[in-house]
Amino acid sequence: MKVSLDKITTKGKALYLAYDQGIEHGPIEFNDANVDPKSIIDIASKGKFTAMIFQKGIAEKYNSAIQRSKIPLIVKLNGKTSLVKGDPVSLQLCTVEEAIKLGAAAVGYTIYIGSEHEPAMLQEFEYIEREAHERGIPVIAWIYPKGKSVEEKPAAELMAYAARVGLEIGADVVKLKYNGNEKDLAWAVKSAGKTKIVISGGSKVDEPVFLKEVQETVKAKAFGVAVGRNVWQHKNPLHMAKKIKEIMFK
Ligand code: FBP
Repeated sequence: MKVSLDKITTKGKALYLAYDQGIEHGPIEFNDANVDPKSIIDIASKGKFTAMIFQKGIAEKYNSAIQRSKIPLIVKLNGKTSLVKGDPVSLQLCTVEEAIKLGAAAVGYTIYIGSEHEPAMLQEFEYIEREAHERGIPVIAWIYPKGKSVEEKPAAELMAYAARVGLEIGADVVKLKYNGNEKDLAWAVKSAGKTKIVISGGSKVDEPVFLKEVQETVKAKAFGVAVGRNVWQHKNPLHMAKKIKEIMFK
């Protein structure tokens, strides 16, 4: 079923502020300025992000601030900690129904392709995708190749494969890790067909390095950026948001 991305898009582009690192990596990612989820809602609102991404706990406990901000909410439906070793698996922690009750404009789900647990995540995604589309909301798939069997494979091949998997399984948007090569990204965008591609920000790097990636995203005709640490770990997150928007929207 075709659903609209309009609610989580501005001028045909996506700029999402991701803040699910608290479960994925732990508070090691935070400092006094960004440990409070309210500071992130404030950045999303003042920085005019096209959506913000939270797990259900934050979406629930900070719901009135989220509603007041008027920034669309994307609820991440699965997650895992970094404490378990071995091939990664991330299973469902929140239902589509719960996300909609929290006011979600879209839902997100991570699939680790190449992991020995890939089938479980693909199957769970299938149920989520069906329900979300029946309820008229888009699904964003974080598709990250990870696990012993893909360690040796070329990053470019894996990035295009992740993009194509997103199209095949009915994702509306796929969130990819960018390998740093614009031509490879352009091929991944083509491989995704009508499914849109956003790149994830990754660990904090120097401002010009990250802004160059954003520029390459635009040139490769990707849909946008779902960034976390490179914005809210910056000493001036709103300055960073402004710079990203200048590249994406002008
Ligand atoms: P960042 O921009 O901070 O990298 O956030 C993007 C993201 O996909 C988050 O949604 C998620 O928590 C994190 O990266 C996962 O990163 P990793 O796969 O390195 O654990």
